[in-house]
Amino acid sequence: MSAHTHRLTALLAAIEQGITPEKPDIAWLLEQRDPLNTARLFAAARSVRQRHFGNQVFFYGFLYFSTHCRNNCRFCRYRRANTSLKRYRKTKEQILSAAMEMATAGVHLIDLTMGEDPDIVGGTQSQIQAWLEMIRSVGQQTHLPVMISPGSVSSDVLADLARAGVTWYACYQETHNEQLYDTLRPGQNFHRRMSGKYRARDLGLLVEEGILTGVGETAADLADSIDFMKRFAVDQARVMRFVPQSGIPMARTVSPGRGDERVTIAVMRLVMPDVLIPASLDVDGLAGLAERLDAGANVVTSIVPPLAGLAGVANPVLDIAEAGRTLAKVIPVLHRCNLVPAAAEDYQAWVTRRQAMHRSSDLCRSFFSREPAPCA
Ligand code: SAM
Ligand code: MD0
Ligand code: SF4
Repeated sequence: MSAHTHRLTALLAAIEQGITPEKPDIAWLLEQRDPLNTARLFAAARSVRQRHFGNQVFFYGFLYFSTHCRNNCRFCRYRRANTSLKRYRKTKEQILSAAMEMATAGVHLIDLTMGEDPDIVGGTQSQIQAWLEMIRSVGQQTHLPVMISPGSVSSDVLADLARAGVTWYACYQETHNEQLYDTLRPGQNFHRRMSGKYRARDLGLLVEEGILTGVGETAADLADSIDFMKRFAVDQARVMRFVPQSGIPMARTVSPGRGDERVTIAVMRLVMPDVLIPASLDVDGLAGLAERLDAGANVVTSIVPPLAGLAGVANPVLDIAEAGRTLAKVIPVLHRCNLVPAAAEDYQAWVTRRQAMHRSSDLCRSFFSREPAPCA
């Protein structure tokens, strides 16, 4: 057996016994490209997923309701400086109708995503109130949990969102290398973006964290991100491969092969066995779904109604008008991967257990922090 194979065997055996790999080992796992080794990683990730989630998969309806943005992220076509773009801001009625369409089709959650729209998060009190009202109505009318992806918002706005009944706060750091972050998200304070996640956790919201690959990161950077996700106990952990866009500074940045995203998904699953990990339709569309599920993902995200005039992010139009991002197209792929759609109650039960887990670890923390220090 080569030293390489031996190391992989030892690491997978340790993971099987519940031992979390150290950062250098995580980085090493992330660098695996030999098809024999990656096949073993994917198989191990599927077996860990099976243990924690059985063969059930969750579905997220994606509703990108405002593409206006005050920021200038270098990787994003919706950046403020991109004037070649036709932007939209959907009305409450349009949003409710698209959300109902996806709820009726059987999604488990509605993800309300927006640019940092100056007329909403940067807006007047009454604009913010109308936005909160819209969010509350989406939850009430669909009877589904709501995720909000609003970018970096103030502590008060996060509290308003929790009061509006939101279940999830999604906010992707992209990288936890502060220097790289500053080049990707210029003018957006690294620590402010991070602190929103702690605040959301304190408010009882579940938190999704995310990383981008192919943006100049090293394997050690990715390992740092995965290590943060593990220590913070994120509830959902995402990776997306950077997709070059016209009209942005990174238009000519070459994205690595799709293997990278699969390996990162598998390593995230091995390090964080019990969290939700998306297979996003936004990067490679329906054609890229099976390989992400085979790497250990257990949520299909970026399900979009075909005729509502809604866009994707990494790929604004891919598969949308063709109805490729619908459950009718997704479910047969699941079956081919020996997976099945979860029931709505199973998703709700997972959310409730996860919220209870955070509440009890908060309780433990506050109990122990009142204890006198052992040597005082
Ligand atoms: N505006 C909010 C924000 O930035 O947090 C919400 C939108 S957020 C869901 C958009 C995410 O899509 C980014 O955080 C990034 O991870 C991903 N994304 C944006 N442009 C991308 C691209 N060209 N390729 C791949 N992923 C991209
Ligand atoms: C997705 N296009 O799930 C969406 C988006 C935002 N919370 C998610 C990046 O892939
Ligand atoms: Fe705006 Fe979000 Fe795109 Fe950045 S990633 S430019 S904050 S929409």
